Amino acid sequence: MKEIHEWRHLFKLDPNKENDDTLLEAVCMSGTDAIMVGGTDGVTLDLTLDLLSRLRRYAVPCVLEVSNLESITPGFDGYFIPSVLNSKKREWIVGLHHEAIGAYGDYIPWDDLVAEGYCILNPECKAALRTEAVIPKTIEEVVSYAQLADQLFRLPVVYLEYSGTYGDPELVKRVTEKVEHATVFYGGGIETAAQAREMAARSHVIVVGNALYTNVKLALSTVKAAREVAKPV
Ligand code: 1GP
Repeated sequence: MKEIHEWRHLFKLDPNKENDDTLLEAVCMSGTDAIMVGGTDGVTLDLTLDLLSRLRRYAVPCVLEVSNLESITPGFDGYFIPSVLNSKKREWIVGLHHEAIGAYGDYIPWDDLVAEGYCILNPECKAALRTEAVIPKTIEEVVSYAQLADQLFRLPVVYLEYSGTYGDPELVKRVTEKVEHATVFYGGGIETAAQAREMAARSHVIVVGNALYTNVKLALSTVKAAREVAKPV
């Protein structure tokens, strides 16, 4: 697997959605840097294992974005652990993490873990509702979350999450300009090559999820598009 800071594009597959073999083949052969498995609702161990075993027919790296403790399983190339920095609830920032370490501490493969500092920016998305996210009102507030993640906590990933809606390119640009160490992920509403180019020019990694389930052909075009534009420093 490439280092995260070398990535440009990810597809996110939801185990709780219809992932037929044609879709999986297309996604796995698309040239994306990795497949991220994750979702907000209905992610179970059975669904996660089923998807993992079918993805493993292909050489593409697969990582799990952990959304609950029940569906964690060995076999992924990495484990992404979100901390929702703008959640009102302690459990989504450090609480569940603390609990998991208490329960599984000795068995955790620490070197395979990647912490993500999430800032949720779409008030309507499921993750925002679930975590009771307090949506920043200004770009400056988002930049402060990003610096908190990047400079203070030294988290390897800053994740700007607009899940389900296309975000503000200016905001993404301003955040990436201010981040010095972390890799900036942008996710939300990317459906076309033009949108992929716009966000890939303003973030380090773009994440494409929902479009796979609505227009797979257009979604696949985002892989090449992300590599057509210069990566911000
Ligand atoms: C969701 O950031 C990802 O967690 C991608 O968002 O599903 O809107 O593409 P979309």
